[in-house]
Parts: sequence; C-alpha cells; structure tokens
Amino acid sequence: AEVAPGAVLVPDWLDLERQRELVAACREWARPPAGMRTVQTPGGGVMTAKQVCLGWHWSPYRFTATVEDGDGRPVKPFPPLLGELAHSATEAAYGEAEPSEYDVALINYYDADARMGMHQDKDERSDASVISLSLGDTCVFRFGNTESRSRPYTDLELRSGDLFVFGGPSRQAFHGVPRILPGTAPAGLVLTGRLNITLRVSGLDR
Ligand code: MD5
Ligand code: FE
Repeated sequence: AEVAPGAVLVPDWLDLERQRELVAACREWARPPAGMRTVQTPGGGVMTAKQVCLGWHWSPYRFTATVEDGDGRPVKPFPPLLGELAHSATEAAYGEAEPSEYDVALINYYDADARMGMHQDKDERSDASVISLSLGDTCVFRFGNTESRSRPYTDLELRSGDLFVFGGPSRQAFHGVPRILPGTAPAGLVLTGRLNITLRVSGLDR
C-alpha cells in the first residue's frame, strides 16, 4: 500500500521462518567485536534504541569504516544476503528493483521503553530508497512531512514481518518511533522487544 508518494508498506512480507532466520542473524551481528552499542548524540543525549551497523558504521552524523564511538574495531561486512533482500524488497514495493548496490545495514533494537525522535536520514550520499524490516514487537511508527518534525504526520503500526520502503519524495520525510507495544511479537519468534533492519546505499567507496 502506498502511504505517501514513494512510501510503500508491504504488510507481512517476511514469513515467520524468514523472520526467525533474521532474528538469529541479528543476534550474531550484535556480538562483539563491533557489536551492538549505545549511541551518544553530540548534544549530550543518549539514544534509547541500541544499534549495530554492517558495511559502514554510522555514528552521528557520518559513516566510518571502524566503530569510532565504540571499540574501534572494523565494522562487520555487509552480507550479500542483505543485498539480495534489498533488491527483492524494492521489487516487491515498486515492481522494479533499485539499481544501486546496497552496502549499509543499520540494525536498531528497541526494548519496551525505547523510542526514536523525529528526524530525517540525510547522511547517505545517495537518493536510493531506504528499506525497513520490522521484527518482534509492534511499534507505532510516525511518518511525517519533509518540512519539519511537527504535524502533519500519520501514525501507523509496524508489525513483525512488515516491509516499508521509503523512496522518492518520502526519502526525506521526518519520521520516528514514538512507542513500542510490548508483548506483541508473534509466538514462535524468540524476541523480547523490536528489531528494525534498515538497508541503505551509502554512496561511499570502500
Ligand atoms: C526504525 N529507523 O524503525 C526506523 C526505520 C533510523 C530509523 O529511522 O534512522 O535508523 S527507517 C525509517 C525511514 C527511513 C528513511 C525515510 C523514512 C523512514 N521516511 O521517510 O519516513 O528503527
Ligand atoms: Fe531514520
């Protein structure tokens, strides 16, 4: 369903087996070295969602090859599996695959109290669509406008297995996660909280 120009939600895109595989992979990616960390913002804030990066490391507000705000180790490689998933996701959403090569995954973990404030994703040097895959607990996702972090915005629920692709004018929209709905993960998925995998094109050369 097209929620706004270029913003396409495909509910229940990942079957439960695929969700389980991705959760298991996230557990491996979260381990040190270059594992899941707490992100500090330059203004002295702390992000409540924890994060691990693949391909390129994001620390506010740029991409680096090592975990410069953590253990200093090289970021884990971007798995070819996620590149293939990105192309099938854009095909599912738009009917044709994004031609660019995806090379970054940002994986955010939200416990019951975590949230993400309204922001734009502006650190990629590419206008390729951002792909979002949700696993575990349902969240309230706030999809805003391109002008400011305030109204108008639309709140919708993202559930485990949902695919959301943000391209075209929606690539620059403000967005955030005002809350998690604890205990809503599907039975059979061994996960407390919510994982979100975003796939991106950095526009950088390695
Ligand atoms: C999340 N993550 O659920 C979201 C999913 C982040 C982040 O926001 O920056 O890690 S990505 C949602 C997204 C990306 C690009 C554009 C838009 C939404 N949008 O236009 O709404 O953890
Ligand atoms: Fe974002």
